[in-house]
Amino acid sequence: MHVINMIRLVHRMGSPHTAERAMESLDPVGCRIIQLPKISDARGNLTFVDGGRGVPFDIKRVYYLYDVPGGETRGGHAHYELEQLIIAVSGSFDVVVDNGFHREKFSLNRSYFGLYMPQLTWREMENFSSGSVCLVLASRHYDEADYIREYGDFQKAAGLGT
Ligand code: T46
Repeated sequence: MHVINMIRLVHRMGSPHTAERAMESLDPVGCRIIQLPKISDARGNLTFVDGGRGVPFDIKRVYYLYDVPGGETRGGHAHYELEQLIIAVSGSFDVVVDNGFHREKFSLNRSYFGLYMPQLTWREMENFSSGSVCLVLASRHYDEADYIREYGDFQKAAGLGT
């Protein structure tokens, strides 16, 4: 590993971003929290996502994770091209993101915050609360060829490793 890469390999896992904190500074991994509109009235809250407005990609696919058993993890891979916005529409979970240089943890627990994840981001999702629902807006249709499932392959794709 190059010396410069070793210097930039920073693990800040002890101090997860809350959505509020993350908005104050650009995350070094390249992820960021996007605040979505929240319309509140006596009947409850409403949040919407308008394609082409506020989300930095065209939305091609929507999927959601739910009924995740306690202690279970999801992800554990990266994508060559896919960009995503991840929203805890119900409950909470943590997303660990890694660009090969830096590793950060985001705790998502608000229906009106989305975590934007650019291409070439390794992600691991954990600590799902009971009944939580993870909504994902994606920039591409499902394509197994876009997955990077081995961390070593991810490092090479990110310009690291040998
Ligand atoms: C990510 C996290 C948050 C499909 O057929 N279509 C789809 O759109 C998706 C997402 C998955 N699948 C199939 C492929 C596998 O046979 O569903 C199965 C489970 O998919 P995967 O192991 O990729 O699920 P997660 O939860 O580990 O990861 C998914 C996304 O793949 C990933 O990009 O960020 O959710």
